[in-house]
Amino acid sequence: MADLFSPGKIGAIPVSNRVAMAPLTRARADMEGVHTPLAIEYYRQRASAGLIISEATNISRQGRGYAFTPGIYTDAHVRAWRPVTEAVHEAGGHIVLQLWHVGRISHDSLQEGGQPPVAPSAIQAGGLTYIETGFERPSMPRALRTDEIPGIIDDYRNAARKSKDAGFDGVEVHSANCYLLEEFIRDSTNKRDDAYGRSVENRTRLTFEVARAVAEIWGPERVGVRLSPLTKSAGDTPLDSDPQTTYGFLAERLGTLNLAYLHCIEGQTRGDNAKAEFDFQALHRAFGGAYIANNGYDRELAMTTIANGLADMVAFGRPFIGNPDLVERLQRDEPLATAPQETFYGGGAKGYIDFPTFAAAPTS
Ligand code: 8OZ
Repeated sequence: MADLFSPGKIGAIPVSNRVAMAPLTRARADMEGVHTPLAIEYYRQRASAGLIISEATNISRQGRGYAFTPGIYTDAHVRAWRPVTEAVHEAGGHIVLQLWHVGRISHDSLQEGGQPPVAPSAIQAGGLTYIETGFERPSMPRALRTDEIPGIIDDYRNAARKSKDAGFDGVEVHSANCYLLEEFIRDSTNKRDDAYGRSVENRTRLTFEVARAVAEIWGPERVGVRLSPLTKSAGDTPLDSDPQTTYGFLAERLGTLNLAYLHCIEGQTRGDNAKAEFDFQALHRAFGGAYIANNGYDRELAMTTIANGLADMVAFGRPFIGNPDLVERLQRDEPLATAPQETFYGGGAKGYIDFPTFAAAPTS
């Protein structure tokens, strides 16, 4: 029987335990999306995770929606990521890169020539994004033309190739949290009339085509996809009118690609583990491959979830910020540190690489 601390394999990637580090935006790259050496130390410290999923990383200039988030579309990005993957590998870990296009959660000032962000339909998001000078409401987007969609898929291909050059073990397609791919999935943000709108098949087409394109570059067994049927976090985005059917269809469709894993946020990001209104195991079954569960798991729930075969890995997000040795702490049932929220996003070393392991922490 599987145990949270037993080794295994997720797709083609060997994992030393079933604790994944969830993607965590930390906004510490420069304005061109190039990481500083701080990122090397940050990821190295967390390499005992069975699998690190990198922070969301922009696949193109157009795909960028928050200042200081990293990119994977230029050679400078590759040069900055390479020592990160090398450090994780040297420490015995594995790391996949999360491929991100923000869609409408962006601001004119972050786009080439001050252009509007792109989205399935011209519907402005609520909420706030972060530009160089502070928080702003996302700008009014323009609807992508059908003939622009192959170019978006090409941007994913380019980013997938660059992530390979940077030495990652694979990629995760970010089709969650109300960014571009999920904006296509939901009927609340997709009012299109073409082959990417109206029906469930059409609305899930872009995620499917992106996963397929990226799998051609990496091999399907090194590609995962993240979904979040219940999150409204970015842009105050309304849910789909029938999430169980829509995401169930998508999970089954992704299952035909024999991907490494499906990763689901089971509830609201940054919220509790409120999954009663949705059957995530139905998605797991429809997908038919490895499943990573996420959101609000604690030690006990993670252990029983793995032991009962309900997931192959459990991804922890915020606990990894203040506990670089989260796996060891969970294994030994040691107390967890709580990282202060003020240093989640932006800044330098403080609140990023200065959290001690339990063994090294000063005792009071
Ligand atoms: C927090 C702040 C900015 C972006 C996500 C990439 O929610 C994010 C994100 C999280 O997926």
